[in-house]
Amino acid sequence: MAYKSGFVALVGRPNVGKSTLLNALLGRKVAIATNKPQTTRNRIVGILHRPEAQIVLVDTPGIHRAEHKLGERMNKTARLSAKDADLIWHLVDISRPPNQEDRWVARFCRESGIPTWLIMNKADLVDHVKERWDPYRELMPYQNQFVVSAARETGLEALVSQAWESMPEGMPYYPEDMVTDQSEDFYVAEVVREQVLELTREEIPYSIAVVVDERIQRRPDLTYVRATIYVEREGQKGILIGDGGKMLKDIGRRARTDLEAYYAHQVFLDLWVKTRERWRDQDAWLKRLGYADPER
Ligand SMILES: Nc1nc2c(ncn2[C@@H]2O[C@H](COP(=O)(O)OP(=O)(O)OP(=O)(O)O)[C@@H](O)[C@H]2O)c(=O)[nH]1
Ligand SMILES: [Mg+2]
Repeated sequence: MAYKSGFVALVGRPNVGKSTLLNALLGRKVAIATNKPQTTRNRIVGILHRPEAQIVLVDTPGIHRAEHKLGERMNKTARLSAKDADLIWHLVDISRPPNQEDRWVARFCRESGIPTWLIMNKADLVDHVKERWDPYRELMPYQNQFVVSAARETGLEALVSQAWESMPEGMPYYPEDMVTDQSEDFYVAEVVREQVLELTREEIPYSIAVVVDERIQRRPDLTYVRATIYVEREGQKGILIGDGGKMLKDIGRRARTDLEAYYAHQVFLDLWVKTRERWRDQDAWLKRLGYADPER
């Protein structure tokens, strides 16, 4: 039988569960997922392997009304990732009615000309999915539709088995032991950012970026990480550090626990906070913090 391989782009408005679905399908945490919209800012690849086939899953930032250059880049990253795909999964949150962002995504999917499946996620939150799905099914002529819960991991088998079937013939894109293409530093920074998102409110989750400055394995059982959390204003710095440094300590403790599970050994996490005024609107800073223009 000929080898099959293809790209599946997970697109949708923010917070519908794209990253949660990616992790559930891989059986491993590759992308951070939080209850705050606009969690994912980059294209994140996760690879499913079979002896005779490969599916490259591409998690993308939620498409939204951008208010900063960062948001514009995130939207562009999502659209460019989808344009390269063999199949698009349009993820929606079935516990809520479609909104303007869902309609934008559907329109983009239709105009792309790429086969698109409607993935109705968060089915665990509702009793009667069928009573809610018409407004979604009417958004565009989807080739297929699935009802899933990424969090409870239901409905995933049918989704994946049909995805395997629909992949085109082709060569493997990635080596068979590769689960993701992201760098270790990127993942470590994301784990820190995840905890900032979990523990802060209002503007803070959207105004921060995390960069790993140094990462060394000091002993076989100890990794040292020094990372900087960038904020946009001095006032945010105070909030992030907290009274007597409590907030920063909490962020550090939680991120460290997660990283120790990832490395299966001790982690020393050294966190710093710096202010970079309006970094979300400055090309040079966006690039330095990992959000370069995806077209360049
Ligand atoms: N109840 C329920 N919650 C879910 C499900 N899938 C995801 N969630 C939750 O929804 C929130 C958003 O999940 P993410 O995976 O970060 O969503 P996303 O679409 O990647 O969001 P962005 O990266 O911001 O675009 C998190 O709190 C998840 O735990 C689901 O099937 N059921
Ligand atoms: Mg995400």
